[in-house]
Amino acid sequence: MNAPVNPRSIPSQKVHSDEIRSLFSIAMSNMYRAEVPQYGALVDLVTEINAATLAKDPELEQILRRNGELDRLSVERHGAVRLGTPEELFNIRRVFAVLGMHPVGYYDLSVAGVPVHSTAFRPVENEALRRNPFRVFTSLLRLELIEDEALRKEAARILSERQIFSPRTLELVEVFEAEGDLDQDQAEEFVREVLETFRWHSDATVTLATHLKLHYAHRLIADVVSFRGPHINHLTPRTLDIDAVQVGMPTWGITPKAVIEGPPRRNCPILLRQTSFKALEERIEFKAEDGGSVEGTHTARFGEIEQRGVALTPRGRALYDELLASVRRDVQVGATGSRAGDYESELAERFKAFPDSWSDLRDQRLAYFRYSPTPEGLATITRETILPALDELVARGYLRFDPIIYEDFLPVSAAGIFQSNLGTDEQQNYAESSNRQAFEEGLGAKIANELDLYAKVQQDSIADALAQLREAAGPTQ
Ligand code: OOG
Ligand code: NI
Repeated sequence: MNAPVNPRSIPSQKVHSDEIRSLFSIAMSNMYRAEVPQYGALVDLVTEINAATLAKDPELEQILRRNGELDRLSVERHGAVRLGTPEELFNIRRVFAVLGMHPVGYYDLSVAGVPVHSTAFRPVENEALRRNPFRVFTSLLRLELIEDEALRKEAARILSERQIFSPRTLELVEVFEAEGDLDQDQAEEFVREVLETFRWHSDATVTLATHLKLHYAHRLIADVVSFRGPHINHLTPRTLDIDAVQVGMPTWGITPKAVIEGPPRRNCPILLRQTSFKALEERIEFKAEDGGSVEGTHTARFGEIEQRGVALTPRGRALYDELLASVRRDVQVGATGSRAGDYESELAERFKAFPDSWSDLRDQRLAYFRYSPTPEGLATITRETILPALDELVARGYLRFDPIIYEDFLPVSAAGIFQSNLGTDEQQNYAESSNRQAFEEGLGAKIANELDLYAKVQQDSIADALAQLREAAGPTQ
C-alpha cells in the first residue's frame, strides 16, 4: 500500500492570470449583488431577455454556441472604480497585472465636466479575452481641476492619509512580480484581499461638513475623497438586446437613464451601446466633531448593461464621432430626460449615413475584420494559383471575414454614464483638457493604443490565412 500523501507537501499548482481574473470577477459579482439588490434584479432581467432573444434567433444561438460564449453569456463584462492619487493608480496597475489586465486607451472625461481621466485595465490577447473579458474602467481624480485652493489642499491631505491596498495584497503583488505567477492558495488569498479594496464602506472618513464642501465643488470629488477606498461603483453584464432591457427596466421597478449611449440600433452593430440604472441614495455615517457620528446620504452605486459591435478603423471612428457630435449639437437631452425621444429618432436618422452591411463596412475600410480561409478555398487552391490581392481573395471566395469586436470604451458615452449617476441626465459638452502624460507618469507605464491592437489582430489574421492557403496549395517547385 502507498503511504498517504500529505496534501501540504505537494507544491501547489500555479494558476494562470486568466484564471485569477475569473475568480476575481465572480467574487466581485457576488459581493455587488449582495450589496446592491437592485443590481441582482437587473442581472435577472438581462438573463431573461438574453434567453428570449436566443429563442427567437436560432442562428445567433448557433454562432454563440460555436464560439463557446453561451454558458458565460450574462456574466459581467466590466466594472468601474475611481481613484484619488497617482500612487493609487501606480499600485492598481500592479494589482491588475496579476489578473492579466493591462491599461488600454486614454479617456479624457473633462470634456463632460467630470474632473477625471481614465484608462481601461483589460486582457489584451485574443485568447485571454475569450477566456474572460472582464475589464475595469479606472478613473483618476484630477484635483488640479478644483478651483478652490484651500479645498484642493484639504482633499490632497485626506487622500494622502489613506492606504487602499492591504499590506498582504502588495506582498502578493511582489511575489507575482518576482516569480511570474501565484499558486492556488496565493491566488485565492489575493482575490480575497483585493476584494476588500473595492468593498463599500457605509462609514465615511470625513465629517459631514467636509463631505458637503467636497460635494459642492463636484459630487465626484466627494465620492472619491470621503471614503476609505475606491468602492466598485457599477458592474456591467452583456445583453443581446439592449433596447428590450431599456424598455423592460421600469416594469421591474428599475429606473433607467434617459437614453442609451453610443450608436443607434443597427443590422451590423458597431462599437458599444450602454445604458444604466440610476445610482441609489445610501445611508452613510459621517464623523462628528465630538468623536461620534452623524448620519447623511451618498449616491454612488448603480448597474449598467452593454452590447458590443465591430471595432472601427480611425476612418470609421471619425465618421462615428462626426455623426454623434451633430446629433448632440442639435438635440440636447435635458436634466430630467426631456427630448430623449427626439434624441433617439435623430440619432437613428443621421446614422443612416453610416454603411450598415458587413461588406460595405469592409469595402470602405470603416471597420476591422478577422480573415480566415474558407473550406472551399483550401480545397480548390493549387500550386498554380497565383494569390491575388486581399479583396480579390475575398471576392473569389478564398477568404471569409468576421467582425473584430470592440473591447474598449467611448469617452462621450462614459461621460453620459457618469453624468446620469451624478444626478442628472443633462448632456453637456465642455472643452477638453487632456493630460495623458501626467496620467502615464502616475501609472508608471505606457497606455496601449486600442486602435493599434485591432489593426494588429486584423493584420495577423491576414498573414495566418495566407499562410494556410499557401500550405494547402502544396510545396512550390
Ligand atoms: C465610470 C463611468 C464610465 C462606462 O462604461 O463607460 C463607464 C464611472 O462612473 O466611474 O463605466
Ligand atoms: Ni461602465
